[in-house]
Amino acid sequence: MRVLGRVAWAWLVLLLLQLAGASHVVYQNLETEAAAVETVPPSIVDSQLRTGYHFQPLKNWINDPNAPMYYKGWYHLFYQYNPKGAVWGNIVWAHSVSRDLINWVSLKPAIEPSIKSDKYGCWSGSATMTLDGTPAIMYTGVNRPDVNYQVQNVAFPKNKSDPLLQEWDKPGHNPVIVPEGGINATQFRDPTTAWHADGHWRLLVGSVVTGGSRGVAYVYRSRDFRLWTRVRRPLHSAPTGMWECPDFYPVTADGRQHGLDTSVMANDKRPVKHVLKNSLDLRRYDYYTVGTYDREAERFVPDDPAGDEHHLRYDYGNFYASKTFYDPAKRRRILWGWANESDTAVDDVAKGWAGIQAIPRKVWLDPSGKQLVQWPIEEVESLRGKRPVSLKDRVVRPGEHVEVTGLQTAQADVEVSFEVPSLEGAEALDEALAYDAQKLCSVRGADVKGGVGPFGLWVLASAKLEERTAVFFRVFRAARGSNKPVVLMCTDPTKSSRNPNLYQPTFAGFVDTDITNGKISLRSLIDRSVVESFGAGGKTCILSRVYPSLAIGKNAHLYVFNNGKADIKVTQLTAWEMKKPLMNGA
Ligand SMILES: *[C@@H]1O[C@H](CO)[C@@H](O)[C@H](O)[C@H]1NC(C)=O
Ligand SMILES: *[C@@H]1O[C@H](CO)[C@@H](O)[C@H](O)[C@H]1NC(C)=O
Ligand SMILES: *[C@H]1O[C@@H](CO)[C@H](O)[C@@H](O)[C@@H]1NC(C)=O
Repeated sequence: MRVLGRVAWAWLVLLLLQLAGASHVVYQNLETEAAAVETVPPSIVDSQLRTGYHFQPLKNWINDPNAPMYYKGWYHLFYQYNPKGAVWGNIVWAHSVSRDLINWVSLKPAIEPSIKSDKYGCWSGSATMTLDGTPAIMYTGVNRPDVNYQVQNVAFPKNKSDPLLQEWDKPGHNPVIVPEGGINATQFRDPTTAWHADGHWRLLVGSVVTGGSRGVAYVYRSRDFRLWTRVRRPLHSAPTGMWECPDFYPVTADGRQHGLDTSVMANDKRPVKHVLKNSLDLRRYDYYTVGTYDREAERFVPDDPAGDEHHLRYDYGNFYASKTFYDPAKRRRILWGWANESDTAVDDVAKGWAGIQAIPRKVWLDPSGKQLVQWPIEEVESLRGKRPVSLKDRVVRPGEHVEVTGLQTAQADVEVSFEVPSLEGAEALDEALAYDAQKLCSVRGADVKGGVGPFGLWVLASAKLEERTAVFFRVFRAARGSNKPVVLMCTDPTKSSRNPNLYQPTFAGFVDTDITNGKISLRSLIDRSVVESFGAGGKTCILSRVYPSLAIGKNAHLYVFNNGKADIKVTQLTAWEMKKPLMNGA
C-alpha cells in the first residue's frame, strides 16, 4: 500500500472536490483517480449513516433518475450509475423495478455503451408510451471522446411481453437526433418524454444558445419516432445558462390532485396548465414555471412574466436533475429527483457509495394556480411502525424545547401541526432580503432569536444538543402594500455535525400560505443522513444531507423548539419509526 505524502493528499482532496461538483464532464482517467483513492484512510462518515428507505443501489455513484415509468404492473426506475466506483464516470443506465415504489429489486443495467453513437457514455433521457403501448426510451449518447459530442438515441424493449423490460434494443438508425443548425454539440442533452397530438410526437432537448448564455428547450417533431425534425423556434428560453434535464407536462387546473398523461391538452371542457422545469447547470437547482402551451405555435408562455427569473423551485435544498412520470395505475404524476452527498468525495470513495433519490413525490397544481404542491407518495406510509408517538396541544414557550421520546428517530416520519396564537410580535422583513430566502435564513438561522419563530424541529440531535439539524419557520410582518405575513421555511444544518469537512449551507424558501389563522404544518422524513421536509402541506420542500458524528442510530434525538418571543402550540405531532424496505439487495 502506497502512503500518500501530505502534499499529495491535499492535492487529491482538491481534485476530488472538483470532481464531486461535476456531473456532466468527461474525465479520461477517472478510474486511475479512483484507484489512487483506495489508499486513503477510512471514512470519517459513519457507516450507519447510509440511508434506510431512500432509493439507493448497493454501492457506487448514482445521479439523475431516468425514464421512470409504469409497465404491466411494475414501476421502473433507471438511473445514471458508475458501475466502477463512488465518483462520477463510466456512466450506464442502471435499472430497478418495484411493485409499490418503495421495495426495489435491482436488475442488470438496461443501457450501456454498445454502439457508435453512445460509445463514450449513455446519459440521461426519458420514456414514452407509444401508441401501441410499447415504451420507447430516448437518451443522450456521447459519441466522441475528445469534445464530449452529444446526440440523441432511441431504444425499444426486446421483449414487450416481459413486464420487467430487462433487455433493450438500439435500432441501427441511431442516432435519431444530432446537433445540427448551429447547436453547440457539447451542450445538447436530456430528451423529455414525448407528447402526441395531430399525428405528431414532440419532445424537448435541453441546450444553451451557441455563443450566448440563454438556456433553451428545442422542440423536435416526428410521425414515427424515427425521423425527427427540429421546430424552428424553441419552446422557450431564458437567460440562465444551460438547461439540463428539461421536463414538460400538463397539470389539471380544476383544483384537484389527479395527474394527467403527458399528451393531454387543454380544451374547452378541460382546464389544463403546463409546467416547464429545467435543471440549471450553473446554479445546480431545479426551477419551474407554470404557464400555457400553445400547440399551434409550439410555444410555452409562463403565466408570471417574472417567472423566467426563476423564483420557483421544486425543492430549496439538495435536489437536482428531476423527472416526472404519469402513473396510470393511480392516476397521479410522480416526481423523482437526485440528491447528491454533502460530504467530501474522499469520504464517498471510502464509504463506497454516493447519491440517493429523494422519496417519490406526488405533484399537482395548487388551487391558486401559482405553484405546484408536492407530497410523499402514500406508499411510504406502509413503512411506518405500528406504535407512533404523539404530542397534543402542547404549548412551547419562548426558549423552550420539548423532546419527543419513546421511539428511535434516526429513521422516522414526523408530522406536526403548529398554531401561532398571535402574530403581533412578528419581526419586520428587511426589504433587501425579501426576495432571497436563502440569504435571509443564513443571517437569521435557527439560533437567532426572533419574534414569531424560529420554531420547528431539531432532528438528528445529540443528547446534549451539540449536534442538531433545525427545520423551522420564521414569520415576518407583511411587507409594505400587503396584508399577508411572510413565512420563511428553513433547514439549518450548520450545527448538524462535528465533522468539519462538510458542505452545509442553510437552505430556505418562502411559503406562500396565509398564516393569519395561525396554522402551519410540517412533515419531515428523517433517514440517517437525509432530512426531507414538506412545509404547509407540500407548498415548500427542502431536502438536506447531513452527517452527524454523535446523533447516529440510537443516539439520534428529536425535539420541538421555539426560539421566538411568542408562545407557539403543537396542536398535534405524530412520529413514526420507519421500517427498512427491500432496497436493491442491501
Ligand atoms: C418474453 O417475456 C415473456 C414474459 O416474461 C416470456 O415468457 C418469454 O419467454 C419471453 N420471450 C423471449 C423470446 O425471451
Ligand atoms: C460550446 O459549449 C462549450 C462548453 O460550455 C463552450 O466551451 C464553447 O465555447 C461553446 N461553443 C460555442 C461556439 O458557443
Ligand atoms: C452537490 O454537492 C455540493 C457539494 O459538493 C455541490 O456544491 C453541489 O453543486 C452539488 N449539486 C449538484 C446538483 O451537483
